[in-house]
Formats: sequence, structure tokens, C-alpha cells
Amino acid sequence: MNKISQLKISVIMLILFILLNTAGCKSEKDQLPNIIIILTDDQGYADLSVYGADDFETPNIDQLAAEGIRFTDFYVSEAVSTSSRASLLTGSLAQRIGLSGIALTPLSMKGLNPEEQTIPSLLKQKDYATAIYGKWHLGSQNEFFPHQHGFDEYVGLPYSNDMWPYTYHGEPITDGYRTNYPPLYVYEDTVPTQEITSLNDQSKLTGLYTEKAVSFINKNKDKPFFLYVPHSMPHTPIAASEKFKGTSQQGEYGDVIQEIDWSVGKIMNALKANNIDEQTLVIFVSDNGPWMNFGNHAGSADPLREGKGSMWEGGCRVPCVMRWPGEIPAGKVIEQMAASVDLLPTIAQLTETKLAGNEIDGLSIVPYLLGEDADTIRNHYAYYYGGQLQAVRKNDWKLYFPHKYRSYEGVEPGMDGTPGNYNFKTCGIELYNLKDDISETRILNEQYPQIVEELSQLADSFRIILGDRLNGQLGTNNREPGRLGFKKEQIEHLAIGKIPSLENKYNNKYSAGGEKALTDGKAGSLDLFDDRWMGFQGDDVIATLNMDKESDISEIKCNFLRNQNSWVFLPKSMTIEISMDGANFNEIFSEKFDSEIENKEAKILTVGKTGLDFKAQYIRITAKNIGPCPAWHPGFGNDAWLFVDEIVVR
Ligand SMILES: [Ca+2]
Ligand SMILES: [Ca+2]
Repeated sequence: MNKISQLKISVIMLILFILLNTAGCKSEKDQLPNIIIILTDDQGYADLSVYGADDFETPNIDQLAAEGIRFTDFYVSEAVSTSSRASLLTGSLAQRIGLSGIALTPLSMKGLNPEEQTIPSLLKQKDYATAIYGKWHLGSQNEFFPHQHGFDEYVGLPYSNDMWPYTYHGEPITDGYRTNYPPLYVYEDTVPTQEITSLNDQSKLTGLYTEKAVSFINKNKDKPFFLYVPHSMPHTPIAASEKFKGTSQQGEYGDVIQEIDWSVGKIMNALKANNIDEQTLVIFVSDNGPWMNFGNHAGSADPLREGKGSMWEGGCRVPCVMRWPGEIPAGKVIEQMAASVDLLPTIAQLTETKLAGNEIDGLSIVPYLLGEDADTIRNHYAYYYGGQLQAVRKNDWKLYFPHKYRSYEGVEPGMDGTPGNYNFKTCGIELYNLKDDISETRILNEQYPQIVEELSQLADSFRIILGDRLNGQLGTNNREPGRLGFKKEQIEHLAIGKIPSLENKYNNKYSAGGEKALTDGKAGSLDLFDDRWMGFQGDDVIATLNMDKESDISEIKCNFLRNQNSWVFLPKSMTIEISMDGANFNEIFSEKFDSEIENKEAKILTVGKTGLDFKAQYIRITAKNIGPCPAWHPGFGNDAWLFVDEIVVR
């Protein structure tokens, strides 16, 4: 054989070798990964051994970290349950999708909009089996339940485990807002099954979710699946099952965490027993920081400042570990920022599924997962809470904007299940360096004015697109959550575009974007946060419309909201006056209401008159606030709110 023939054969063999091996790799890669997200409720940054816990042990979760990645700077969108969960599933800040600052109650009139793409609805493109076993908390009406969002199976609580007509000690409630709550049930799909009426019932939830998760894994071992296990624990009232009571040095909270760790071990064992742990990405993360006024029944965010309910680092920076052997490098620590909003785009990339095309806030962190030499993927973050842009982070710098927040500092925490009080504090413009000062103790505005300026500009860019209740600004790119009683369609009437002048200023928290909202043809829904209602705290609504010219008027009416649980009362009276010259007004309508009577049903009241036959250029509407909340109400003596939207003139 001559040299050329030998060379040809070698080349052919080399090509064959490459082809065979690539083909081998390909079939392995073609296997879609299973995805498991285990989410805990109110577990603090320090509440795993691998994050520094020392009076309880979490060997199974620590092992995920040892065999995978541990994140030091992992953020949830907000330090409250519904908002955090909405972001985890949709890749969007809660502020973007209308669920900012919320722990939905059984009485809430909204939920996650079924039009939003979620991780399970994304994975349905590849025919994943999908299930949630645990706390949902994205809307407890059928319209918003898990099966509307891509889940095949659901067993769990529709909202938090303390949203029941019992105390934190499991005794029936006799007064306070919880008396309004319906019985708490474990749901199976859409059907309420077992009622939770005691701490003993609560102690079985972790075991129940685990059992369901394991049987789902066994059942779906031969096809790709998405399993979401959002534990009800360690949200108070905490309860560990008999087997775990007294097992940790810390006490009941430690016992509960150790039971969650056991649950993670059971899930990992199921994966290994089915020989699928190498094709499964397991993510363990908490939904927000610890509820520290519960003292020994809460966890710790050490060394971070504050906890659940504020956007100091202790509220929104959480423990997060991810394991995927053979793909994720073992024992890696990622110190760059990442966030729960990043999960959806990351999973989309891993599974080659298509994002819906709506704007989202998440970024794919696949390079971190595959151990690639990644540059920083996320160099900034917006800390919204309750519609307020409270802070922004860029690289190591975090800048706060003036706001009030709920604090755990300077108050005695509660003990053994009884909550302590909160402190309420005010924050100014405050710049911190999180790298040198992880506990946020040294304000550096004066030393670094140019960084204050730079981060202020970053904040402005968020305010434009997502709004900011701190200054009454509405965003251009926010989307609606699912709302009951929400009407998309425009109401046509003569006053559209005629901007009323107001004698009293509305409260910026409920600005609706300013005066023009009252005559924009869009009416407020049953949800008082819908950015359509204008809210007046303790003040009357006195609105004057100039129709620009003498106009024939047959109808004038106006909507008010009642939501006494949220301190929103109907007006005590409403009058309508008209005028030709804007100086001399004639009353044409007046009505009084028994607004102070207790009625907890949310309602929209339309008041006014039809069948009129007047000519007028000016219209004045006066709605009287009831003033202080009445004696029977928890807000007794404090300002009541009056909510108005859409003055309709025909
Ligand atoms: Ca929570
Ligand atoms: Ca309106």
C-alpha cells in the first residue's frame, strides 16, 4: 500500500471514529433533563449547614452543594411569598407582572395571569410530565389554580399555612382578621380534601409532599418531568412530624429544617433508585428570608441585615444550590449574582424550548451550570417591594431610595410560636458596598458620589419601564395579573381626556398615574392594586371637570370601591354639581350611604344619575370620606381610605 492510500484510510478511519463518537454523545445529549425545584418557605440565608447553620444539620442538602453549585448571591424578586413564587415560575420580576409586594390571602381577587408563560407551561412544548406538591400561593380561585399554568398534578395548600381560622398555636380564632378566613384544605387538583385544623395536621405536610414527589418520580422515570416541591414549612406555624420532634439542638425550627432535609434525601434516593439522577437537575432554594419576629420559631439570615418583608439583603438573598452530576461541576461556589427570575430562561436553554416572547427579567445562567468560563452574567438587580423601587444593585454596590420598611431591629422577637412586634423604620438614600460590608452597616454616599449618580440612573431606567410607587410613576411595560372583575375594554364617554382638577391630593401609593386616570375610559376592578383606582387617605374626593364647552349631559356617574379588610370604605355621601362658568355651581344629585356598617364583601359601587337633561360646562363631584375607621374595625381611629375610579359623563 502506498503512502497516499495509507493516508486515505487513516483519514477515513478518523472521520468514522469522530462520527461514531459524536453520534454517541448526541444520543446522550438528546435525553431531556428532568427538572426538580424544591422551594422552602421563609428559610433564612444561614439555615443550611453549608451556609453556616450550626445548631441543626442538613447533610442531604449540603451534599447537593458538594456535588454541584452553591450560590452566595442568589436573589428572589421580593421578600414575600406570592411575589417571589410568581417570579420563580415566570422569569419576571413580580413588579412586571402585577404581583408586587403580595402574600395573597384566601380573600384576594387576583392571581398569576394564566397568559404568563411558566416553567411547566414552557416544558409542555417537550411533553414533560409536570407536578406541584406543596404551597401554590398564586391565586386560590379556580381561574388561577396550578392546572391553568401548565401543571398536570397538584396536591397541596393553596396559600400559606397560617391562612386558616386558627392561631399560631392551632387554637380557633375568636377575633381579628383571620376570622374572615375559610377553612384551610389540602387540595388534590381542584378538589379540597383534608382540612388542616391543628398543628398535628400541619406536621404531616412535609411528609405528604415528599410521598407524592417520590411516587411522581417513580411513575415518570421513563419520560422527562418537571417536579416542583414548594414546602409549606418552615413558614409559621411550624410543626415537625413525630419522627423529627426533638432531633435538633435548635428546637422545633431546627427539627422542621431537618425534616425538609430528610425529604430532599428521599427525593435524591428515588432518583438514584430509578437510575435517573445523572439526567436530573435539582435546584434547592428558599422563597424569602426568615420571619424573625417569631424568634426561636424563625431562622437566621446571618450575616445579612433584616429578614422577610424588607429588601435589605436578609429579606431577599437566599440559600440556593443546584446539582446535576456530569454537567454541573462538583463543589463549585458562584459568587456572582443570580436570581430566581433566571430559572425560566435557563431551563428554556437547557431543554431547547421556546420563550413566549414577552419581556422577562431573567437571564440564562447556563454557563455557570456547565462550568464554562463565564463572565458575569448579571451585573445589576432591581429590588422592588410593594410596587416601590426600594434599591438597585450594580456589581458590588447597592443604593437605597428613601422609603419606610418593616424592621426586626430594636424589638423583642416572639417565642415558641407567638409572634413579636415589628419595628417600622425609614431609610434614606444610602449606598453600601456589599463585598466589603455584607451586613450593610456603612453608608458610603459621601465617599462615592459618582456611584450614587450611576446607580440613580440605573434606577431611573427601571422606573420608566416598571414604575415606582415611591414617586407615583407608572411603568410602560407592566403586565396585568389575573384579576376578578377586570374589564379590558374601554368605556366610551364624553369626559375621556378631560383631566379633572382635584382639591385634595391622592396618596402616591394609589396614584393610578395621576388625575387623567379618572377619565381615561378604564374602570377599576375588585383588586385595589390594579393601578386604576385613585386612593385618598382620610381625605374627600373633590373633582372638577371642565368639558371645554357647554355640553348636553344626560348621565353622570362615578365608581367607588369597598374593601373594608384593606381599610377601603365607600363614601359617606356623594354629590354632583354643575356649572356654566366654573364659579357658580348647582347641586343636581346627592346621596348618603351607610358606609361605616361592617360588610367584608369587596364591591364596586356605581353612584350617579341617568336620564338627565342639562347643559353645563363644569361638573363637580364631591365624595366624602368617612374619616377615621369605625369602632368595630381593626383600624379604629386611623384614616379610612376612599377609592375612586372612572367618572363617566354622557
Ligand atoms: Ca415565604
Ligand atoms: Ca380610570
